[in-house]
Parts: sequence; C-alpha cells; structure tokens
Amino acid sequence: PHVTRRAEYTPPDWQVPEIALDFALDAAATRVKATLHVQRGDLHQRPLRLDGASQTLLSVKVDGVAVNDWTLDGETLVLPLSGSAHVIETEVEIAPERNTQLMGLYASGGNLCTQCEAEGFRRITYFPDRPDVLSRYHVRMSADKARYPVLLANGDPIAAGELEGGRHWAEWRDPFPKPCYLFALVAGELAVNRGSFVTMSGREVELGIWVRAADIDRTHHALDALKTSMAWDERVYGREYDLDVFNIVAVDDFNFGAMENKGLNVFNSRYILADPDTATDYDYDAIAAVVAHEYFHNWSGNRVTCRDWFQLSLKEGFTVYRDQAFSADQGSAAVKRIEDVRGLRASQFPEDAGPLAHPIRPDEYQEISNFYTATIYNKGAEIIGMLATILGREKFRAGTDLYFDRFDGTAATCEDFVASLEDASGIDLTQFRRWYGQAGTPRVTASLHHTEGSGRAELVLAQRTPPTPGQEHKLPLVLPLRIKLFGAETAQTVAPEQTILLTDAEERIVFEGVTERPVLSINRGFSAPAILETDRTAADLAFLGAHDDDPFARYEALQQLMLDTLVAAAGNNRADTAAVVKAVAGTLADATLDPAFIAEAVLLPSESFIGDQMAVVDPEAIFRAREALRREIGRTLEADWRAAYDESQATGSGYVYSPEAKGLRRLKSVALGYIAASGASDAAALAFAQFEAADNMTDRQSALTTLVAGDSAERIAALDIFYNRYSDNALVLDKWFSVQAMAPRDDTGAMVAELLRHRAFTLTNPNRARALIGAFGVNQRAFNAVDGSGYRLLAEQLIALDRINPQTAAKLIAPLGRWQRYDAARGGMMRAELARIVKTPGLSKDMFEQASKSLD
Ligand code: BAL
Ligand code: ZN
Repeated sequence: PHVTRRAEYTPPDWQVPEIALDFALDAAATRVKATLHVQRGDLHQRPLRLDGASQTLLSVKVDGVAVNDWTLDGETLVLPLSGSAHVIETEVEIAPERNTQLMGLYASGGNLCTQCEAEGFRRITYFPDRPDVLSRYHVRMSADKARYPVLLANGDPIAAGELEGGRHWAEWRDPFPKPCYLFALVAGELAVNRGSFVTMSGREVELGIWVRAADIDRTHHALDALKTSMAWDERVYGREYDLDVFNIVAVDDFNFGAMENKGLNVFNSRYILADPDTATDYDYDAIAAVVAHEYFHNWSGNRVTCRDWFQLSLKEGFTVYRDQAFSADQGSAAVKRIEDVRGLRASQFPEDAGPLAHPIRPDEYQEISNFYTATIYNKGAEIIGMLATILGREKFRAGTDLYFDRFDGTAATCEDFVASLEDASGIDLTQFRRWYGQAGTPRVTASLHHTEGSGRAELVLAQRTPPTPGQEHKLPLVLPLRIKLFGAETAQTVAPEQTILLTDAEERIVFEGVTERPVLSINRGFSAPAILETDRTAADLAFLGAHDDDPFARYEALQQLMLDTLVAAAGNNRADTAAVVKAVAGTLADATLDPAFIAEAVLLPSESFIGDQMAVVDPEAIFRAREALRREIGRTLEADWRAAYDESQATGSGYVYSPEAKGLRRLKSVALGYIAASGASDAAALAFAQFEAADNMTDRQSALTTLVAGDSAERIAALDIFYNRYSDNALVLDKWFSVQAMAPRDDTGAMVAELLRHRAFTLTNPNRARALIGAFGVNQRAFNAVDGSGYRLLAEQLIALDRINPQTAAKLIAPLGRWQRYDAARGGMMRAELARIVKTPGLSKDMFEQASKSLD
C-alpha cells in the first residue's frame, strides 16, 4: 500500500487561485465543468497533476483549446503545460445516487449534498486535492426545480434564474480563498429556519438552518446555539464572522458529525434536530457543542487552514478545545470537565495503549480518513488546554491573536501555532513540542512523604510513557500538574494550589509548614492527560471525595476509590465495598453539591475503564463485580435513592432545558438505575411509570434503559411502545437499537444478531450502523462473549459495511484491535477475525490499514 509521509512534504507545483464550477445536477448523472486558473510554482518543469477518483472524464481544454496530450496516472490526470499560467477546463460525469461512500457529491433522502474532507473533492472534479492549494470559488448549479428547489453553495448568493424544461439555476461566490476540502453544495427540497446575528462591528449576518419541512420545529435549539457561539467567539477570542450569510443543512446520511464548509456547514441531522419529545439532554448538549465546533472552525480551520493532513490536529484539537470551553461556559463547568475526561478515557486512552496509537501529529498514513481519531481531536484538545494552563489566560489569548494575524488566509502547521504562542508569551515551549510527536499516555507516579512533627512534606513525582508501535523509547514530557495539600484532620489547606511543571523523569517537591498529615490532591481539573498512580489510601480517597474543593478532583477521588475496589473484586481480592457505599452516601447527602455533579460522582466507572486497569481483562468478572457493587449501593441506600428520585421528580417536573433542570433529570435517572439495581420488586413498575408519564426523551430513554437491563414483562412492552411511537423518526430509532446493543444482559449478543435482521436496520446509513454495531462493540461483556460470537459478528458486519462505506466501517474496528488485553483464547479469536478481514478480496485501503495494523 502507498504510504504518505510527513517528512516528504513539498509545496504544490501549481497553485489554483481561481476556480469556476458549473454543475448540471442530477441524481443519476451529474455533469461538472471546472475552469481552473493555474499558476506554476517555483521554477520547475513538472506537469500539472490533478487528483481524480470515480468519475468519467469527458473533455479537457487548455487555454480554450481541446487537447488530448493528457494521461492518467492511476486516477490522476497529468497535463503537460508550457507556460507559467494557464486556464484548464475539464468536464466530467459523476453518479451521486450510486455514491454509498458518502464522499464527494451524493444523494441523501432525495437531496444532493457534498462531503469533501479529507479527499472527497477529487470524486467531484479533477483538482490538486490537498489543503495547501487555496482558491476563490465561483459555483453555478442548475437542476430540476421541482425536485431541487433550493440550491446552496459556499459564500454569498449572487444570482439565480429560470431555465427551460422545468430547470433553474443559482450562482454563489465565496470571496475567501479556501482549500477544496471546504467546498460544499446542497440541492434539494428544504425548509429554512432563519435568524440573524449582528457582529461586533455591526454587520448583520443572515442565518439559516435548512431541513426537511417536517423537521423545521426541531431546529430552534441549533439556531440559538449558533447565535450563542458567534457571540462567544467574539467575546473570548475576538473572532468575528466574515460573510453575509451562514447556512447549515441537516442530512440523514453523513459520515462525520458535521462539516465546517465555508459559510455552508453540512450536518449529520443528529446534531441539529431536537425537541423535548425526541432528543435527550445529552443530545441537546451535543448539538450545541457541534454547532459551536463547526462555527469556530470558521477561524480555526477555514481562515487559517492546515498545510497538510499531518497537521489535522492544528484545527481539530484547537477547535475541540474551543468548543469544550464554550460548553463549559453554558452550564456546569465541573460536569463538562468530568464528561470530557470520561470520553477521553473511554476512547483515546485505549487508542494510545493499542496497536493504532499515533501522535497528535502523525508521521505517516495510508488513508487519512483513518486519522480522524480521538487522539487527533481529544488528546489534541488536551494539549491545547495544557498550553493554555502554562501560558495563563492573557498570554494564551495574545498567542492565539498572533497566530490568527500571522496566518490568516494561509495553510499553517502545528509548529506555526506553537511558535505563535511562544513568541507572544515569551515562554519557551521547546520541550513541550514533544507532545506533538510522541504517542502514548504518560504514567505519573506520585508519592507524598511526611514525618509527623517535621513540618515538611516531600512529593516524589516520576513520569514514564510506555512504548507504542514504532516508538520504543519515550522522552519526558512537560506535564502541568495542579497540586494542593489538605490536612487530614482539619480538612484545611496546608499547601495552597500550585501548578507544578513536571519536566524530568523524576522530581521532588518540598512543602514547608505542613503541620498535620497532608493528603495530596493532584492533577486537579485533569490539568495533564496522564494516568496517575499515587500511594493514597482508600481513607485518603474517601477524604478527598468528601472535602476536595476542586470538583473534578473530588469526582476523581471517588472514581479512584471505586476503581480500586472493583479491580480488587474482579480479581477475587479483598475489596472494601463498604467504603464505597459510605462515600456514595455522603455525596448523595451533601446539600451543598449540585445535583448534576452528584449524579456523575456516584456512578461507578464503566466496565471497560475497569478493564483498562487490569493486566488481563476479565469481562465476566468485571461485570459481576460491578453489578454486585451496584446492588450493594442500591440496597444499602435504597431509601436515599428513593428520596433523591422523588425530590428530583417533584422539583424537575415540566420540561425545561436548563443546567438545573438537566441536573435533576440526570440525578433522577441515576437514582432509578440504583433502585432497579437494588432488586426492589417495584423497580420495573416505577421505571415503566416514568416511561409512560415522561414528557421528554431524557426521562423516557432512561426508563427504557433501566427496563431493558432487567427481565420484567414491562421490558418488552416498553420496547414495543417506543418502537411504534417513533417508527418514522430515524434518530430516535437509533436510540432503540443502541439501548438494546448496550444492554447488560446475558442475551445481548443474540439480540444484536436478531436486530441485524430487523426491517429498520440498514448498513447504508452510518448513524444506524453505529447505533447497533458500534454500540455492540463497546459493550465489553457482550462483545467479548467467551465463544467468540461477538468477534465474528463484528467482523462479518465490518466486511459487509466496507463494501458500502469504507470510512465508516474502518472506524468501528477498534474493539477487535484490543486482543493483546485479553486472555489467549479470546485474543486468538480476535486475531483470527482481523486476519479474515485483511484477507477479504476487494478490501478498501481504509479497512486494510486499520485491520492490518491492528494485527501487529
Ligand atoms: N472537519 C471534520 C468535521 C469536524 O471536525 O468538524
Ligand atoms: Zn472539527
């Protein structure tokens, strides 16, 4: 397979400052005429090479004259040119309705839309498909007016008119030079929810959210989120929107969550459509976060783009950092941090510890689509967060201002970003740069020594990053660790919070004036994306769980206490479950705490996170230990759970989307889960009553999830009612599939096999595929069934999906790559399935890269 390497980057031979595109749109056969104004780069004699894929070339002209001296090198169009500037015209034909990969121009729900990042534009027309070729776009579209009454593209609309034969046309011009991955068009029958936003310099921007007419009432939350995002980016980063219109279109078939095309974001409908009856609080939050994320890309991604795809985290890590800060500002920052860290641990830490580990700035790839990963996005965001911590708010802002000023209108690198921060702050980031090139999660050990009566305490910190594929030896990283010491007796501060920059393999920090036994609070706020190993006792953790004044650290102490207990129990070692029950009781009873925080803090760590702590993952033992502890917490505190349930229910009735109301619903759902775990005889009836009375999807789905975990008659009834009520709503049906695929049941594997044959299941819709197959893959116990049936099921589905949509298929392979973490029997069966995938004839390069690397 062809490998692209970062070290081999060379600037483009030809630039294309202007491009005009003329689309004669039709689902079966679309004609695309492209006019490229090309300019030769530095002195060279090389021909013009235009990337292409899956299209039929009809004609080529150079400076107005038809030519036939072109050749195809694979699918690349090679044109010998003599001068320094030429006009190249090509005409091609493409077939949107046969495009199941959902890259390039494709059909979704009767409409036509595009997805070009990373390399989809070459499936539309011949072009140098690389992010450092920036062009001004002029786009003309014509189409059947009845079928495609709305014609949208990037930039501003400039003209429109009628044609014979029931067709019409529209022209759009985008004044900002952009790489082709940011090109977009949409044609279809769409209704619009319009709004407007006045920017900080007083310009009025027309906003539009375009969806099918039946969904228009589900667009208000997204429109509000867009306006809030625009104001936030002005306030926090000084960034103003730059076009007169900003459009968002929702489509049902989409590989990503959404796409930041200039002035015309195209979204997966799950990140636009919401009303209380169909969307959970989690969905509402995710919609606001993704709307913000794509909007923020207008600066961190579009105005300043990436030089090459190795720099992907330049825009993605930074933009995730920005959207996380935005979301934190909309409600409980502590809960948001807890959710983000939980997500990082669920998806990125395992990636960093497995066969697909890569640095946030990778060195090579076979297929760039495989690098839209939790590492590039979420670890990338953590690395920006550490830079913000090290620089402090003002210097960080000065650094981002300098970065935007310096690189506006250009394609930049991660190094450009770091150098801007360094220049603006005067802080040397030489060693920090290692984060960009080194994969793997660092492990930090911390032990605190104190001799009674000495007045001194010494903290010994050490860091080590385990080897990852291709990187045997790791260097020490810069780890900003926010640290504080509490007195074990008085719970007073004995050493105020400070941020220690751990830069060496081992360091010692001395604290003076320590008058009582200190307890260490470390990595407060999760200030560095590391795995911490400390010598804190269960009593210390319980103490911090009750007293730490950093909410994240408080949560973390409780999680560590639970984790230690569960790992011990799963390994058949002595486990002090009573300490966990007591800590949960104390948290639940603490009236000073926000219900949203309580709900997160009393949840046990996930089965997979427990597995990540074990030398060999034992999925059955983990499941049993966790269920037993859930039962104990449920039973011992049953009265408290009922009180919390009733209180949340009473205070939270009548649907409102606000941080307070969300917190109460969350606590209610967690309480319901524990009441059910207690084995109480009325639990199913209680859940079913909630299910039936719910005036919102959060309550309805949480009741369904609780019922699906048990064996009551209400389980089947609720599943049927849910299905029938929402059978015409694809996004809600996705939930119906997911809830069953994630169920902690003995028969989940068999259920999933049956659901694959359900008439509403299809592999052609990525959301549906992810809802069932993706959800099953992260159900640790069901997927790792001892007979290997889970592995076989996933491999078969991945092979089938790869023929339809390689990009989406390849993203679902990760669970099979965890074979090194399991016993020999399971590991052998996982490897056998990976080997079967690799040997499949006609496999995509997406899947080949992921499956073959996963075998190593
Ligand atoms: N750029 C791909 C989708 C996103 O990260 O916004
Ligand atoms: Zn992004």
